[in-house]
Amino acid sequence: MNTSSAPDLSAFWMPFTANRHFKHHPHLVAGGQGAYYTLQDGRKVFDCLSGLWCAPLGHGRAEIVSAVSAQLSTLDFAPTFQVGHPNAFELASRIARWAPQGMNRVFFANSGSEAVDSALKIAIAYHQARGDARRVRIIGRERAYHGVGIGGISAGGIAVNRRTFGALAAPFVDHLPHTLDPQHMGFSRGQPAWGAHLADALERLVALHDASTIAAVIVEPMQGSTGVIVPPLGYLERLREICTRHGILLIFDEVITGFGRLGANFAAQRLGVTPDMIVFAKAVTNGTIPLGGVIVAQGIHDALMHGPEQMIELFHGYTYSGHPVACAAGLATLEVMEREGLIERARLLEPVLEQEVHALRDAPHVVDIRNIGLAAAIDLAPRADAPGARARAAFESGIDAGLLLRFTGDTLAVAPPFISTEAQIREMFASLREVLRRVS
Ligand code: PXG
Repeated sequence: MNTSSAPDLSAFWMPFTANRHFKHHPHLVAGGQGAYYTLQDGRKVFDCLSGLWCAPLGHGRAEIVSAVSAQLSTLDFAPTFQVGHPNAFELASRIARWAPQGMNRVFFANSGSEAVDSALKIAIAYHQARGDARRVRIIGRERAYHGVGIGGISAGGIAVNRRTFGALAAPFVDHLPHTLDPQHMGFSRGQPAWGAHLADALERLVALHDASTIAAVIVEPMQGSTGVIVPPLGYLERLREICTRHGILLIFDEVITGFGRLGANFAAQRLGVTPDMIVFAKAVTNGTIPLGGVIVAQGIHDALMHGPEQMIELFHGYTYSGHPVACAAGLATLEVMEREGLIERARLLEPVLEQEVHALRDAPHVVDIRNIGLAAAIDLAPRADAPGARARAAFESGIDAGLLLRFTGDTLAVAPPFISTEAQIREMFASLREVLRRVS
């Protein structure tokens, strides 16, 4: 790092980061253009995870820059409580056009975590509005990441995110088993053939708690941050069928999969299963301005539109729900995606990524590989007595090899920008093979 221009690192308490380690070994990103970041020491690194899964168009897109800048000088902020502004309505309509048929009402939040909490509240409010006030239980899944709000950590299934905060977690939750089983689906390409029956665990939870107490099931159609766990063929269909049969709402958390990551607008369309709500964030603005939200089936929305017309129907919302600048960024992002056919491009790049990632099967330390859409994970064998150390070493070595990698535990995840070229993707994996050879 160029220490002469280094800022004081002590005040910023970094999120989900080993702060002391970082501050002894800092990496600062100074700029981003296309599929590359430039580090403060001038080195260029390929952005293997599209930021944190959020920048499929790459960095520095002129159309987004000018839309945001124009919006800031026209209307930098306006409330959406009791007044509105055109952008929020336009973006909601556009998102509804991208969504599965009948999912055409959009509630805005600012992040995935807020969007998850919003969806859970809407689910409970929906049942209450229909006179079903006992339906308050939420079913999540092991290894799920639904952000860090109280609702999200309750429904989520990542133990370390929950352990410290058990006292705050919602009391009425339960969890489905996760679907990763390397014995039956090792090195799977796309959806594994084995595992649809794991959805039957929902029937057992229904038997245990009684359907009359369950408001919603929330799942990531593909579990992203825990390491690209792809749903087995038939699994989501079965969850859908069980939910419908018992009057339970099905929520897809598409914060990672939404807006093209699986080569379709939403995972719901790619995988052919329509939920009752879709949670989104991240790519909707290409990561430029925070924005999240929930796409709601019209029937759920309409069930809440009752009582005197002058009464607020849902006591929920954020100062920045539908922020004009975030909406401008969202409109520009979706416009570019449509005009340039970038989701189609992600789909065309999928076989390249699949072939390249699975070619790492014989690389040192590799114990499993999974992929779908423009996303893949590579599990490394942990070092004895030092879990996570090998992936961290790969991360460090990756920077020297021109890659900004993402690791969690001993899993490396890659999800390159949709604007990547085939050559860039092949180069990323050639460098990664070199990195795996170098780490001990
Ligand atoms: N739901 C899902 C499925 C997510 O992946 C959230 C909700 C929360 O979103 P916010 O905007 O509140 O962070 C997420 C976030 C990673 C990584 O490296 C993944 C996320 C965040 C940071 C890193 O996999 N997912």
